[in-house]
Amino acid sequence: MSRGLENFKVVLLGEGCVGKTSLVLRYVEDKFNERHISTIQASFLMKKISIDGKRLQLSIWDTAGQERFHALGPIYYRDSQGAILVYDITDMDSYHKVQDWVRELRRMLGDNIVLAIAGNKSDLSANRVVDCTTAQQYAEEVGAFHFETSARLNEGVEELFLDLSRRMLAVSATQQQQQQHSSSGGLQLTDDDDQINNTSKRACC
Ligand SMILES: Nc1nc2c(ncn2[C@@H]2O[C@H](COP(=O)(O)OP(=O)(O)OP(=O)(O)O)[C@@H](O)[C@H]2O)c(=O)[nH]1
Ligand SMILES: [Mg+2]
Repeated sequence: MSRGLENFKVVLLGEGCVGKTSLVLRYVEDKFNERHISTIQASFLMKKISIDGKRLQLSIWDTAGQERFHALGPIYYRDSQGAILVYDITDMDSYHKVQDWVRELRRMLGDNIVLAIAGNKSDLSANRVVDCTTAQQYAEEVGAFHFETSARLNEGVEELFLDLSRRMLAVSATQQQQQQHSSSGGLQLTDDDDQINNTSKRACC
C-alpha cells in the first residue's frame, strides 16, 4: 500500500452471464461488450478513487460464474473487504444463487465483509422476474445493500461502487478506532455501526 492510499479488495460473485465482467469493465474502463465471453477462473482490475478527499485503491476480482468454478470462490473472497453479489433481474435462478453466496459469505466471514447485492440488466425491465422491493427487503434482512444496475446503459454502476467504497471506508475507520482504543487499554462505544446500518435502508427501486 502506498502512503496515504488505502487498499480495499472487492470480489464479484454470481451466476454465469449475469454481467459481473460487464459491471467491472463499465466501472473501470467505461466499456461495454454485447458478447458474453465467459470468465475463466477470475480476472483482476484496479481503480483508484477519491472519497471526501481520501484516496483509496480498489483491487477488484471478477470471478467466473460457471458452476465448475464455484469451489474457487474462497480463494477470491478470503481477505476481501467488500463483495458484490450479482444477479440478472430477468433470471430467478441467478437471484437464488446470490442468496447461496450470502449464506456462504456470512458463514465463512461473518460481518467482516461489506455485502452489496446488484440486480443487473435493469434495462431489460420488461422481462423482469425479480421484484426490486423484495430484493431490497432481503438485502436489509441480511445486512447487505441493494442496487439495480445496467452495465449496458451505465446506470447505477458508479453509485454501486461508490456506496460500497464508502461503507468499506467506514468499517475500516471503526476497526482502526477500536484498535487504538484496545491498544490504549480503553473501551469506548461509537455510533459508527449504527450509521452503517441506517444507511443500508436506502431505496433503490
Ligand atoms: N441488456 C443487458 N445485457 C447485459 C448487461 N450486462 C451484461 N450484459 C450482457 O450479458 C452477457 C454476459 O455478460 P458478462 O459480463 O460476460 O457476464 P458474467 O457474469 O461476467 O459471466 P461469466 O464470466 O460467465 O460468469 C453479455 O452478453 C453482456 O453483453 C446489462 O446491464 N444489460
Ligand atoms: Mg465474466
